[in-house]
Amino acid sequence: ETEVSRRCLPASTLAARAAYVLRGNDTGTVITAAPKLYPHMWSWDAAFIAIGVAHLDVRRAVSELDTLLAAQWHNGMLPHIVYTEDTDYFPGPDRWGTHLAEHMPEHVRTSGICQPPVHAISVRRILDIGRRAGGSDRAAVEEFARRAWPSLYAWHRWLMRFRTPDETGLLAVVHGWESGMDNSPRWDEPYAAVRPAAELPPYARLDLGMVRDTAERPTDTEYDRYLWLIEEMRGVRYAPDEVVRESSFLVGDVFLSAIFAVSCQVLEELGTELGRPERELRELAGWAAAARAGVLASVDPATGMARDRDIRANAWLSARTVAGFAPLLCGGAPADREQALLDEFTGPGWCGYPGLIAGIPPSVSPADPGFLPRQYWRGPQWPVIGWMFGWAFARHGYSELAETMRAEGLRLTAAGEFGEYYEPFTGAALGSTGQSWTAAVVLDWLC
Ligand code: 9YW
Repeated sequence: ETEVSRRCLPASTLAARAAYVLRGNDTGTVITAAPKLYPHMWSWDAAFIAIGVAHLDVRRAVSELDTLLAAQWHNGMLPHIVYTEDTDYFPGPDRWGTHLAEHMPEHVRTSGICQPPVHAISVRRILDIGRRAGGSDRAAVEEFARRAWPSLYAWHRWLMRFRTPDETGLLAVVHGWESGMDNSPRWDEPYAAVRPAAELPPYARLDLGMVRDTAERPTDTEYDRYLWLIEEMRGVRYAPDEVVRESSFLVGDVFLSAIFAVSCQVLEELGTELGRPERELRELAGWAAAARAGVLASVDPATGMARDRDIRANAWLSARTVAGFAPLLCGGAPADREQALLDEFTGPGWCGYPGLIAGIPPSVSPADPGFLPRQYWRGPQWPVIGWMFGWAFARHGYSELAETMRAEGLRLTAAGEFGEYYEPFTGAALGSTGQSWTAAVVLDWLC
């Protein structure tokens, strides 16, 4: 397995394969997150997928994001899954029961929660790619940016209005799935307090039949808790204020908050370019500042890492995960603290840990006792996370580090299976192969 997976394809072959994966996962209307394991559209996946696809076909990238935006709830929320007709996935729309929700749009079926707001970053990147392409692509992408802006603004306003429940400035998640890092140790403590108060309706996990090794997926106990939270939200018909009031899981998420802060800035810059009303631009700047302040205030003075906040338990969480580097995504830390965090990021606890195949950050530090090299968000490297940090480094002027993320990301993915995540010491592709967002970030690195 290791032997084969460490083949290193020439760049042109790798790019051709990435394109082939994205085309293969395209149902015609949606590019699914993965061929079998994830046969639907996921919100933050779609944002990354569109960036990769833009290098192949700008209009296809635009229509992918249009599909996502068409599923936006009337109150502004962008749902975490937009379902296709495929029924081989659990939980599907019936389990969510989102047809009960007041703000659910007609003619689409979605889940009832959200995912990190990376979409403004995606629109910005696609606009730049489309402009470079010129001609009618340029016109199409500029028209799209004008069309998408108000939807993205409404999405950010929803997050600000409903997901800043306390005075920390952090944006809160009501389910680990909303963070995008489903079973990260970040959520172990808050999940331990989630106790099904009634019998869960019976269910069968379809994900376990889709991977070679079920140990690479979350456990059944974890899944019971995930599903109990759905029961709670369904019980209040996804009314966003009630969800936040009632959910037994409510956590200020530093990684999502940092993404929100920098996305608000990106959206503000784009809005300035598009001549949007001054009031909306000022709001975005204010939201960015508040979320960034929340991230910086969460920093543990002892480690320099940002911490999530368990709002229900009124306590900081100190799991040692890649999310602790959130201040590097949103910027704004004092120079000495930022340098210390960069040193930690590149140092022997993280990207420079001895023996790593590639120097992008593992989801949990290999130096941590809880590190599990093959278990989902508990250790493996996720190429898309490397892309996020590379993008942020480029934005904040750390061009050498940005280039390192690109080179190391390509080293990790060079065998061309486009794994969902990777074993950090062997480079074995884990979870699904042919994962769309992996193919997409590889294309973006190569183009
Ligand atoms: C699941 C699609 C999604 C990602 C998440 C990742 C995983 C789905 O896959 O969640 O079944 O657990 O954790 O970030 O959007 O790629």
